[in-house]
Amino acid sequence: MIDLRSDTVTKPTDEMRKAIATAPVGDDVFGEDPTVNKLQEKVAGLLGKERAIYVSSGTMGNLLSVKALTKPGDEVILEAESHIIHYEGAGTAMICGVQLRPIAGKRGAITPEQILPAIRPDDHHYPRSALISLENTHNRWGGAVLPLDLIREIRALADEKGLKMHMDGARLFNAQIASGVSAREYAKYFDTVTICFSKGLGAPMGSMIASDAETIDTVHRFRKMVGGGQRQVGIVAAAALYALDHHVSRLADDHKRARRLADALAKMPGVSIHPEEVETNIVIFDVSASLMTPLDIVTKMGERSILMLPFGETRIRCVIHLGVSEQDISETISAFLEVFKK
Ligand code: TLP
Repeated sequence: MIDLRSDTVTKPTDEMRKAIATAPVGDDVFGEDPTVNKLQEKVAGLLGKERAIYVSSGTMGNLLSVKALTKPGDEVILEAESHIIHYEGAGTAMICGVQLRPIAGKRGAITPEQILPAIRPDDHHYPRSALISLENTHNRWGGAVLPLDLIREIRALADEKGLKMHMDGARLFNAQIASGVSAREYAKYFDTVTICFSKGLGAPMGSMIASDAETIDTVHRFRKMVGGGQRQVGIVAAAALYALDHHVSRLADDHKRARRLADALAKMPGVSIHPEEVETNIVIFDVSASLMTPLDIVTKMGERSILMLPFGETRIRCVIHLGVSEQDISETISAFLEVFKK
């Protein structure tokens, strides 16, 4: 079985399981888990922030970051295809009580020129514009990397207007590897940054929020409220530590394989994709000209033991990760050729 549905499907390697089995643990609600503490310090250092806190998922990371940086009735400006809008169950509306202000972007990016008119004047008719949230890499824009210059310009605007900034960095290390810009450099321009261990880094679960000490204290309270205080969670933190030490530089292999798949798809009848836009590990392509639906194609690929997800009415998403070898890419390309030729 070749599973390209997501990079969340990775299973811990034998070495990662050894790290899990031998990790010293304690009660993290008491702040006594040495492995969690080590991970929190390591991530704070890596991202150049005062502190970092473990949370169980990327969704919880985004939710608690937004909660800590806003008040009920505030408005959050973000790109229209953001994960927060599409896949987090309206948690920011329900739990943070904020309104989202989507802006249609290009390749995951929104510009200061688009953001400026979306910032509300100080008038009692309007919600208070409080936060700009950016996603790097951008999932629904095919793993696109946000340009650092643009982030800098948005930060300057946010400072001028008194807004905070959050980065959904579920795949921030993919951005680092693809662009050569360090995660720390990206993080510099944000008040809160979420990273995930359960995507390309290959750990079974876990995310982290990095920020200043005061914001992390606020997050800590909210984490408890949503039931996110966990006990001997060092067994999970051990996997994350292992992933940070061993699975970051190898993301380059995933990116190379994703591009190889995209290059091959671009030559197939009925497929539309710009391979040069595949910067990281996510390959999204349009199949409307094939006269088959994404579901037809996904089903036919499934019959060949290759799994992927339909992505809306006309597109399919394949995600490359550490469980996908060069040979798997070759097999996937051969299977696609059969399906598209038929
Ligand atoms: N993305 C998942 C699904 O939820 C769609 C995937 O398969 O890609 N931010 C970004 C950018 C993400 O892609 C995801 C997960 C999350 C946040 C949420 O992470 P989890 O699943 O840990 O809550």
